[in-house]
Amino acid sequence: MFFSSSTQSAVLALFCFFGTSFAHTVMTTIFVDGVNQGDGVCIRMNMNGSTSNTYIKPITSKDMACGKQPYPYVPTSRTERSLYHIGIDGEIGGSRVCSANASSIITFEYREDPTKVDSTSIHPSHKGPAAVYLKKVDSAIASNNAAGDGWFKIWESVYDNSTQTWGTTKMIQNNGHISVKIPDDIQGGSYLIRSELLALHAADNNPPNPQFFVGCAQLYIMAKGCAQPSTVSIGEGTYTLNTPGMAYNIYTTPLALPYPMNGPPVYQPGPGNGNGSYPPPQSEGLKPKGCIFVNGNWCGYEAPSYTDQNSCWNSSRMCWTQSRDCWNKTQPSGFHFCQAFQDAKSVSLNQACMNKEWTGPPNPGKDITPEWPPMKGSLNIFT
Ligand SMILES: *[C@@H]1O[C@H](CO)[C@@H](O)[C@H](O)[C@H]1NC(C)=O
Ligand SMILES: *[C@@H]1O[C@H](CO)[C@@H](O)[C@H](O)[C@H]1NC(C)=O
Ligand SMILES: *[C@@H]1O[C@H](CO)[C@@H](O)[C@H](O)[C@H]1NC(C)=O
Ligand SMILES: *[C@@H]1O[C@H](CO)[C@@H](O)[C@H](O)[C@H]1NC(C)=O
Ligand SMILES: *[C@@H]1O[C@H](CO)[C@@H](O)[C@H](O)[C@H]1NC(C)=O
Ligand SMILES: *[C@@H]1O[C@H](CO)[C@@H](O)[C@H](O)[C@H]1NC(C)=O
Ligand SMILES: [Cu+2]
Repeated sequence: MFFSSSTQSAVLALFCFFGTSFAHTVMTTIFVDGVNQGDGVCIRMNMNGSTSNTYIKPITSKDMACGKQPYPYVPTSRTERSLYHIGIDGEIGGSRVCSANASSIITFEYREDPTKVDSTSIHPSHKGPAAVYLKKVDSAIASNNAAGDGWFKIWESVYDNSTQTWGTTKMIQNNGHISVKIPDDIQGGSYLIRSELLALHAADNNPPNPQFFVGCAQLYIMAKGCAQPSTVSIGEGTYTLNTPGMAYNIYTTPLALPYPMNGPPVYQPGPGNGNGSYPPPQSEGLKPKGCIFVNGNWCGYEAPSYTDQNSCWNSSRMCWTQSRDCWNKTQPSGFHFCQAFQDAKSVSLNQACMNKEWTGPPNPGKDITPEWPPMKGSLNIFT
């Protein structure tokens, strides 16, 4: 919600009427050392297109770890599927894992509208702190490994009194991007990385309405450290409205400083980059062989080759099945890419069979993943 507490109930009424689609923000994309990994790739995102950008509710829930839990509901039509997706959420592993090194810079992109690459990041009213955590896991693609112990904080941006700027505002000023450095003394292997924004614009309400936005990505980190950062649990009951800072009033002057930041202190890496050994090469979550269209954690494959009328139509049918699978499984940031895949493959193959071009497919195996744009904003690590 956009406005200060005095207009809150009016604003609520407005959103109930229009829906909440683009009211808030969601982490859609990560960059590793400035390289765009692709919208939704390696990311656990709330699959419900109409709620993926809403805040965690209630803050006492398990969703505080990596976002919304899966829905028991199964959509029944394509329209419904595009609105109410099923599949990857906070506790459900996605199929892709992004590679990074100790001391790599990981950049998170936040969007109000997950479907638009040029979306604004978050409404300027949503002032508050931001933080990033890591958790070492046995497998980054496994499910049910987000909530619970194991989290350590590697970065935070709370409130900068010299410029009177909150962390979320600095993110807006950096085109919706937050960058952090992977500590270079940690152990190598599989990790979840979790970014967290806390919007305090309605925290002074009665009852308080602190709005957390969290997004998790799956990483495999090449590191040879031995450090064992102390960890905290994030999950059911970790946060309540009585947690310091949850009912903070950002409208008072002067502000009550320092802001009582939630979570543990930021982990400070030791000297050197460790005396341990590197983990085995990454084996899970790599781009699958034969994948010609990466869309979030979903992959499109080439149509079976065909040589006559029957096999042409068979191949075309299998393409349509893939398109439907894309709609079913990609995150909200990838809906429009499913359309692109459908146009490039299903529609064009259908056309070829209609034109009696019984041999194909054309350009077999060509990678048709749309090009991911370079990062807007800087890789600078603000705090
Ligand atoms: C998606 O969110 C909308 C709006 O809150 C809700 O009505 C719908 O039930 C949700 N879909 C699922 C599958 O939970
Ligand atoms: C990690 O470091 C190695 C060796 O310097 C390099 O070849 C590789 O590209 C790096 N990987 C990433 C994801 O940055
Ligand atoms: C914050 O900045 C204001 C204005 O410069 C100053 O008066 C105040 O003492 C500062 N507060 C803290 C806690 O540093
Ligand atoms: C690595 O080993 C050297 C020599 O034993 C030691 O001086 C250094 O502190 C160790 N570094 C780390 C990060 O453990
Ligand atoms: C369609 O193609 C697939 C993949 O080549 C093959 O497994 C299947 O048997 C074919 N079906 C028909 C009806 O030809
Ligand atoms: C997509 O989801 C619907 C509803 O769950 C299901 O009936 C359909 O078989 C799925 N399509 C594919 C291609 O997986
Ligand atoms: Cu909001």
